Amino acid sequence: MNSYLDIKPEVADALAKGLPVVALESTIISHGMPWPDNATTAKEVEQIIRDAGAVPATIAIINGRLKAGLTGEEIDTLAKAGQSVAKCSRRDLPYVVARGEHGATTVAATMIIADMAGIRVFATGGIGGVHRGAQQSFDISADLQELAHTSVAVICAGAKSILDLGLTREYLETQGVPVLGYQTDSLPAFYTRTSEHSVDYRLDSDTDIAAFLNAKWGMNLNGGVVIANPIPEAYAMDPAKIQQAIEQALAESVEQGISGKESTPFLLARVAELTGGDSLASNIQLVFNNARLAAGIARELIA
Ligand code: PSU
Ligand code: MN
Repeated sequence: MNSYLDIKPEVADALAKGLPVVALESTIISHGMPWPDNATTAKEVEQIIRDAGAVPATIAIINGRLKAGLTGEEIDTLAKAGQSVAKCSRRDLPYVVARGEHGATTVAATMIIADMAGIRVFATGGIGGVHRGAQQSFDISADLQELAHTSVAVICAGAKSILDLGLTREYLETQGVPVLGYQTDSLPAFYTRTSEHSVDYRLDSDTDIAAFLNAKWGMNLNGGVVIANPIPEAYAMDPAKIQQAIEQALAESVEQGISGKESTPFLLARVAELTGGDSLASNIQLVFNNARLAAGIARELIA
């Protein structure tokens, strides 16, 4: 057992008994949604996973300890503190741990801690990727490198088109990361069910996805898998409206010289502001939808 890691008793018990567990990230709590929606969403998503027969493990750093599984109070702490909590990707973990601070984990850092705990399935909203203009800025999320190396399946609603989805696909292909579409041939673009890009393989059931994961990891082909689950039809947004908000947010980020780890949170917050409450409601619903699928996959994986 890693001496920096605390596994919540409920989660440790499930893992010891071989019961299904689903990891959840915390950057979405501190940096991805406003208070108090972030706290209620984080707790509701845990309940959805429980109702679907799996144990949730929300991942974060609390007072310098890596946590696989948070208490309600810990979720509230991260939710209230918001942007003042450090956004932690792989490179940030040692700093926050050494200083005994709180940290909100990105997809990359959540995968690292899930893997340490022995959790193979992780549900979130959207992954990081290759940013638009990366040919100049070199802005490529560390999430993609983590997916290349760390054996955790990430269930998401695709990626927002604040990213260059085509280059993100190319990068994942080079790194050997499979992109699966759950009941879709098209790569979902977070707020919308489709994009002009395709997935590598369409699989239509959690059983088929679990068989894919068992084959990959059974052959010791280490690394992650992206499982793209389209936003439910009822919550999908008008592509033109979203596209316009994204273009504006991107233009403002260039004007204001936003770069590095600030880039994604800035773009997410601006897109949310520009689209009003609609995008927040969609964001919440797609996370719920991903949690349900993840619980199903986690159950099949151990079946
Ligand atoms: N995309 C979203 N919502 C999010 C994120 C990305 O639609 O909340 C967060 C995730 O935690 C992801 C991180 O891992 O942003 C990526 O940040 P960066 O691009 O700085 O690697
Ligand atoms: Mn970046």
